[in-house]
Amino acid sequence: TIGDSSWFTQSRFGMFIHWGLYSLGARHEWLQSREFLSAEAYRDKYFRRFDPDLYDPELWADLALEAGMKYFVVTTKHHEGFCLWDSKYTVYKAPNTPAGRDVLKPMVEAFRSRGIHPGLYYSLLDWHHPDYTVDVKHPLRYDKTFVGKDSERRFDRYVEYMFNQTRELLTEFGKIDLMFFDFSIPSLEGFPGKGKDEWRSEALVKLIRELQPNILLNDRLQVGGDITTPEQYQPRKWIEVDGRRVVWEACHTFSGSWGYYRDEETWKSVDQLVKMLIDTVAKGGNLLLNVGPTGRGEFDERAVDRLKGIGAWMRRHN
Ligand code: FUL
Repeated sequence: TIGDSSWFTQSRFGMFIHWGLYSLGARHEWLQSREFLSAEAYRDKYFRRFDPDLYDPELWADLALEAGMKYFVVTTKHHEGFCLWDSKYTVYKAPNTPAGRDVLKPMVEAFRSRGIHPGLYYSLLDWHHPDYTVDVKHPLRYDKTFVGKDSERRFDRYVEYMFNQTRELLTEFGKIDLMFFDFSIPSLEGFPGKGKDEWRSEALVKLIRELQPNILLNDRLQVGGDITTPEQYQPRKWIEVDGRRVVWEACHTFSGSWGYYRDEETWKSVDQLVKMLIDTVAKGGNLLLNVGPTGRGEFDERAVDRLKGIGAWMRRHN
Protein backbone atom coordinates (compact mmCIF):
# COMPACT_ATOMS: atom_id res chain seq x y z
CA THR A 1 0.00 0.00 0.00
CA ILE A 2 1.08 3.51 -0.72
CA GLY A 3 0.56 6.36 1.68
CA ASP A 4 -1.29 9.46 0.56
CA SER A 5 1.28 11.34 -1.47
CA SER A 6 -0.77 14.45 -2.26
CA TRP A 7 1.06 16.67 0.26
CA PHE A 8 4.28 15.56 -1.36
CA THR A 9 3.39 16.21 -5.00
CA GLN A 10 1.85 19.55 -4.04
CA SER A 11 4.99 20.51 -2.15
CA ARG A 12 7.32 20.24 -5.16
CA PHE A 13 10.33 21.67 -3.43
CA GLY A 14 12.21 20.42 -0.38
CA MET A 15 15.50 20.82 1.46
CA PHE A 16 17.90 17.93 1.89
CA ILE A 17 20.33 18.35 4.78
CA HIS A 18 23.55 16.35 5.04
CA TRP A 19 25.10 17.03 8.40
CA GLY A 20 27.42 14.81 10.39
CA LEU A 21 31.03 14.34 11.47
CA TYR A 22 32.17 14.57 7.84
CA SER A 23 31.05 18.21 7.90
CA LEU A 24 34.11 18.94 10.03
CA GLY A 25 36.42 17.49 7.39
CA ALA A 26 34.78 19.85 4.90
CA ARG A 27 35.72 17.65 1.96
CA HIS A 28 32.86 15.27 1.12
CA GLU A 29 30.58 13.05 3.18
CA TRP A 30 32.38 9.95 1.90
CA LEU A 31 35.78 10.96 3.25
CA GLN A 32 36.03 7.98 5.62
CA SER A 33 35.67 5.58 2.70
CA ARG A 34 37.70 7.62 0.22
CA GLU A 35 40.57 7.96 2.66
CA PHE A 36 40.32 4.41 4.05
CA LEU A 37 39.95 5.54 7.66
CA SER A 38 39.19 3.06 10.41
CA ALA A 39 36.26 3.80 12.72
CA GLU A 40 38.77 4.56 15.50
CA ALA A 41 40.87 6.99 13.48
CA TYR A 42 37.74 8.74 12.26
CA ARG A 43 36.28 8.94 15.74
CA ASP A 44 39.50 10.43 17.14
CA LYS A 45 39.61 13.05 14.43
CA TYR A 46 36.00 14.12 14.19
CA PHE A 47 33.69 12.67 16.84
CA ARG A 48 35.88 14.16 19.58
CA ARG A 49 35.53 17.57 17.97
CA PHE A 50 31.87 17.79 16.99
CA ASP A 51 30.95 21.08 18.63
CA PRO A 52 28.50 23.06 16.48
CA ASP A 53 28.67 26.35 18.35
CA LEU A 54 26.87 28.25 15.58
CA TYR A 55 24.04 25.76 15.16
CA ASP A 56 20.67 27.50 15.02
CA PRO A 57 17.95 25.27 13.58
CA GLU A 58 15.45 28.14 13.67
CA LEU A 59 17.65 29.99 11.19
CA TRP A 60 17.93 26.90 8.96
CA ALA A 61 14.16 26.52 8.95
CA ASP A 62 13.70 30.24 8.18
CA LEU A 63 15.96 29.91 5.16
CA ALA A 64 14.07 26.87 3.89
CA LEU A 65 10.80 28.74 4.33
CA GLU A 66 12.14 31.81 2.56
CA ALA A 67 13.26 29.67 -0.39
CA GLY A 68 9.74 28.24 -0.70
CA MET A 69 10.59 24.73 0.48
CA LYS A 70 7.71 22.73 1.91
CA TYR A 71 9.48 19.69 3.35
CA PHE A 72 12.92 18.68 4.49
CA VAL A 73 14.90 15.47 4.79
CA VAL A 74 17.85 15.25 7.18
CA THR A 75 20.58 12.64 7.57
CA THR A 76 19.84 11.26 11.04
CA LYS A 77 22.70 8.83 10.39
CA HIS A 78 24.85 8.82 7.25
CA HIS A 79 27.23 6.04 6.13
CA GLU A 80 29.75 6.99 8.84
CA GLY A 81 27.26 5.66 11.44
CA PHE A 82 27.18 8.77 13.63
CA CYS A 83 23.72 9.58 15.03
CA LEU A 84 22.43 13.12 15.44
CA TRP A 85 19.88 12.07 18.04
CA ASP A 86 20.05 10.56 21.51
CA SER A 87 19.66 6.94 20.42
CA LYS A 88 19.60 4.44 23.23
CA TYR A 89 21.20 1.81 20.99
CA THR A 90 24.60 3.43 20.51
CA VAL A 91 27.18 5.66 22.16
CA TYR A 92 28.20 7.07 18.77
CA LYS A 93 25.84 10.01 18.95
CA ALA A 94 25.81 13.79 19.27
CA PRO A 95 25.04 13.84 23.02
CA ASN A 96 28.42 12.13 23.62
CA THR A 97 30.42 14.69 21.63
CA PRO A 98 31.33 18.18 22.85
CA ALA A 99 27.91 19.19 21.46
CA GLY A 100 26.50 17.35 24.48
CA ARG A 101 22.95 17.17 23.19
CA ASP A 102 20.47 15.75 20.72
CA VAL A 103 20.74 18.04 17.68
CA LEU A 104 17.98 16.35 15.69
CA LYS A 105 14.96 17.07 17.84
CA PRO A 106 15.28 20.89 17.81
CA MET A 107 15.70 20.72 14.04
CA VAL A 108 12.57 18.64 13.48
CA GLU A 109 10.65 20.99 15.77
CA ALA A 110 11.94 24.16 14.12
CA PHE A 111 10.94 23.01 10.64
CA ARG A 112 7.65 21.48 11.70
CA SER A 113 6.60 24.63 13.56
CA ARG A 114 6.92 26.53 10.27
CA GLY A 115 4.67 24.06 8.47
CA ILE A 116 7.57 22.29 6.75
CA HIS A 117 7.01 18.51 6.58
CA PRO A 118 9.72 16.50 8.34
CA GLY A 119 11.52 13.66 6.59
CA LEU A 120 14.31 11.46 7.92
CA TYR A 121 17.21 9.98 5.98
CA TYR A 122 18.76 6.82 7.43
CA SER A 123 21.82 5.13 5.98
CA LEU A 124 21.66 1.37 5.58
CA LEU A 125 25.45 1.39 5.29
CA ASP A 126 27.30 1.82 8.58
CA TRP A 127 31.06 2.23 8.78
CA HIS A 128 31.11 2.28 12.54
CA HIS A 129 28.93 -0.59 13.76
CA PRO A 130 31.11 -3.59 14.78
CA ASP A 131 28.75 -6.12 13.16
CA TYR A 132 28.55 -4.37 9.81
CA THR A 133 30.28 -6.64 7.30
CA VAL A 134 32.72 -5.46 4.66
CA ASP A 135 31.46 -4.60 1.19
CA VAL A 136 32.89 -2.84 -1.83
CA LYS A 137 32.19 0.59 -0.31
CA HIS A 138 33.61 -0.07 3.15
CA PRO A 139 36.53 2.14 4.26
CA LEU A 140 38.62 -0.91 5.26
CA ARG A 141 37.91 -3.05 2.20
CA TYR A 142 41.65 -3.28 1.42
CA ASP A 143 42.68 -4.11 4.98
CA LYS A 144 43.14 -7.87 4.93
CA THR A 145 43.18 -8.31 8.71
CA PHE A 146 39.96 -6.35 9.07
CA VAL A 147 38.28 -8.18 6.21
CA GLY A 148 39.51 -11.48 7.68
CA LYS A 149 37.42 -10.91 10.78
CA ASP A 150 34.21 -10.71 8.79
CA SER A 151 33.18 -14.24 9.74
CA GLU A 152 33.03 -13.09 13.38
CA ARG A 153 30.67 -10.28 12.52
CA ARG A 154 27.01 -10.93 13.18
CA PHE A 155 25.19 -9.03 10.49
CA ASP A 156 21.85 -10.07 12.02
CA ARG A 157 22.77 -7.99 15.06
CA TYR A 158 23.38 -4.98 12.83
CA VAL A 159 19.99 -5.50 11.19
CA GLU A 160 18.38 -5.63 14.61
CA TYR A 161 20.13 -2.34 15.45
CA MET A 162 18.74 -0.81 12.27
CA PHE A 163 15.22 -1.95 13.13
CA ASN A 164 15.55 -0.61 16.68
CA GLN A 165 16.77 2.76 15.49
CA THR A 166 14.06 2.98 12.88
CA ARG A 167 11.48 2.29 15.57
CA GLU A 168 13.07 4.93 17.76
CA LEU A 169 13.07 7.55 14.99
CA LEU A 170 9.45 6.84 14.21
CA THR A 171 8.21 6.98 17.77
CA GLU A 172 10.26 9.71 19.47
CA PHE A 173 9.85 12.56 17.01
CA GLY A 174 6.13 12.87 16.44
CA LYS A 175 4.60 12.52 12.98
CA ILE A 176 7.24 11.91 10.33
CA ASP A 177 6.07 12.36 6.77
CA LEU A 178 8.84 10.75 4.81
CA MET A 179 11.66 8.30 5.30
CA PHE A 180 14.65 8.01 2.96
CA PHE A 181 16.76 4.83 3.25
CA ASP A 182 20.13 4.73 1.54
CA PHE A 183 21.19 2.40 -0.20
CA SER A 184 21.56 -1.12 -1.62
CA ILE A 185 25.04 -2.26 -2.66
CA PRO A 186 25.85 -4.50 -5.61
CA SER A 187 28.17 -7.46 -5.20
CA LEU A 188 31.47 -6.38 -6.75
CA GLU A 189 35.21 -7.17 -6.65
CA GLY A 190 34.56 -10.36 -4.72
CA PHE A 191 32.55 -8.65 -2.00
CA PRO A 192 28.97 -9.76 -1.43
CA GLY A 193 26.29 -7.17 -2.06
CA LYS A 194 23.58 -6.02 0.29
CA GLY A 195 19.99 -5.74 -0.84
CA LYS A 196 16.46 -6.48 0.22
CA ASP A 197 17.27 -9.88 1.74
CA GLU A 198 20.22 -8.60 3.77
CA TRP A 199 18.35 -5.52 5.04
CA ARG A 200 15.19 -7.57 5.61
CA SER A 201 13.43 -4.84 3.69
CA GLU A 202 9.96 -6.35 3.67
CA ALA A 203 9.85 -6.71 7.45
CA LEU A 204 11.32 -3.23 7.82
CA VAL A 205 8.68 -1.67 5.60
CA LYS A 206 5.97 -3.51 7.51
CA LEU A 207 7.30 -2.11 10.80
CA ILE A 208 7.43 1.40 9.38
CA ARG A 209 3.88 1.26 8.04
CA GLU A 210 2.65 0.04 11.41
CA LEU A 211 4.34 2.87 13.27
CA GLN A 212 3.54 5.66 10.80
CA PRO A 213 0.75 4.54 8.45
CA ASN A 214 0.85 7.70 6.32
CA ILE A 215 4.58 7.94 5.84
CA LEU A 216 6.10 8.00 2.35
CA LEU A 217 9.11 5.80 1.64
CA ASN A 218 11.77 6.09 -1.02
CA ASP A 219 12.71 3.17 -3.22
CA ARG A 220 16.24 2.23 -2.14
CA LEU A 221 15.24 -0.74 0.02
CA GLN A 222 14.64 -2.65 -3.23
CA VAL A 223 11.01 -3.47 -2.47
CA GLY A 224 9.33 -0.70 -4.42
CA GLY A 225 8.41 2.33 -2.36
CA ASP A 226 6.37 5.48 -2.82
CA ILE A 227 9.01 7.77 -4.28
CA THR A 228 11.68 7.22 -6.94
CA THR A 229 14.78 9.29 -6.21
CA PRO A 230 17.13 10.00 -9.15
CA GLU A 231 20.30 11.61 -7.94
CA GLN A 232 22.43 14.37 -9.48
CA TYR A 233 20.87 14.34 -12.95
CA GLN A 234 17.79 15.78 -14.60
CA PRO A 235 15.48 13.08 -16.01
CA ARG A 236 14.45 13.71 -19.61
CA LYS A 237 10.80 12.96 -18.94
CA TRP A 238 8.31 11.95 -16.26
CA ILE A 239 9.84 8.87 -14.65
CA GLU A 240 8.13 5.56 -15.38
CA VAL A 241 8.48 2.24 -13.59
CA ASP A 242 7.05 -0.77 -15.45
CA GLY A 243 5.50 1.58 -17.98
CA ARG A 244 3.65 3.67 -15.40
CA ARG A 245 4.32 7.22 -14.29
CA VAL A 246 5.49 7.35 -10.70
CA VAL A 247 5.92 9.91 -7.94
CA TRP A 248 9.50 11.09 -8.15
CA GLU A 249 12.00 13.45 -6.69
CA ALA A 250 15.26 14.70 -8.20
CA CYS A 251 17.94 15.00 -5.52
CA HIS A 252 20.53 17.67 -6.24
CA THR A 253 23.48 19.39 -4.64
CA PHE A 254 24.63 22.98 -4.93
CA SER A 255 28.17 22.03 -5.82
CA GLY A 256 28.65 18.25 -6.21
CA SER A 257 29.16 16.82 -2.75
CA TRP A 258 26.36 16.36 -0.20
CA GLY A 259 28.40 16.98 2.89
CA TYR A 260 30.02 20.39 3.34
CA TYR A 261 32.95 20.74 0.95
CA ARG A 262 34.66 24.05 1.56
CA ASP A 263 36.84 24.20 -1.54
CA GLU A 264 34.43 22.98 -4.18
CA GLU A 265 34.24 25.64 -6.90
CA THR A 266 31.34 24.23 -8.86
CA TRP A 267 28.41 26.02 -7.29
CA LYS A 268 25.27 26.28 -9.40
CA SER A 269 23.87 29.77 -9.84
CA VAL A 270 20.42 30.87 -8.66
CA ASP A 271 19.38 31.03 -12.31
CA GLN A 272 20.49 27.43 -12.93
CA LEU A 273 18.74 26.19 -9.80
CA VAL A 274 15.48 27.92 -10.66
CA LYS A 275 15.60 26.40 -14.14
CA MET A 276 16.20 22.98 -12.62
CA LEU A 277 13.20 23.42 -10.37
CA ILE A 278 10.99 24.44 -13.28
CA ASP A 279 12.29 21.61 -15.43
CA THR A 280 11.64 19.07 -12.66
CA VAL A 281 8.15 20.29 -11.87
CA ALA A 282 7.26 20.43 -15.57
CA LYS A 283 7.98 16.69 -15.71
CA GLY A 284 5.87 15.89 -12.67
CA GLY A 285 8.69 15.65 -10.17
CA ASN A 286 9.84 17.28 -6.96
CA LEU A 287 13.21 18.88 -6.37
CA LEU A 288 15.04 17.99 -3.15
CA LEU A 289 17.87 20.48 -2.99
CA ASN A 290 20.71 19.75 -0.61
CA VAL A 291 22.46 21.95 1.90
CA GLY A 292 25.59 20.71 3.67
CA PRO A 293 25.95 22.81 6.82
CA THR A 294 29.44 23.32 8.25
CA GLY A 295 30.82 21.46 11.24
CA ARG A 296 30.09 24.54 13.33
CA GLY A 297 26.45 24.34 12.30
CA GLU A 298 26.21 27.16 9.80
CA PHE A 299 24.91 27.33 6.27
CA ASP A 300 27.80 28.47 4.08
CA GLU A 301 27.24 31.98 2.71
CA ARG A 302 27.08 30.56 -0.81
CA ALA A 303 24.13 28.38 0.24
CA VAL A 304 22.42 31.33 1.93
CA ASP A 305 22.88 33.37 -1.23
CA ARG A 306 21.25 30.63 -3.39
CA LEU A 307 18.37 30.05 -0.99
CA LYS A 308 17.58 33.74 -0.76
CA GLY A 309 17.88 34.12 -4.53
CA ILE A 310 15.40 31.31 -5.12
CA GLY A 311 13.17 32.92 -2.48
CA ALA A 312 13.21 36.21 -4.35
CA TRP A 313 12.20 34.44 -7.54
CA MET A 314 9.38 32.66 -5.68
CA ARG A 315 8.00 35.92 -4.31
CA ARG A 316 8.17 37.62 -7.67
CA HIS A 317 6.32 34.82 -9.45
CA ASN A 318 3.98 33.59 -6.79
C1 FUL B 1 23.92 8.49 -1.90
C2 FUL B 1 24.93 8.65 -0.79
O1 FUL B 1 25.99 7.76 -0.93
C3 FUL B 1 25.38 10.07 -0.81
O2 FUL B 1 26.39 10.32 0.12
C4 FUL B 1 24.17 10.94 -0.55
O3 FUL B 1 23.68 10.71 0.74
C5 FUL B 1 23.07 10.67 -1.59
C6 FUL B 1 21.79 11.41 -1.37
O4 FUL B 1 22.79 9.30 -1.62
O5 FUL B 1 23.54 7.24 -2.12
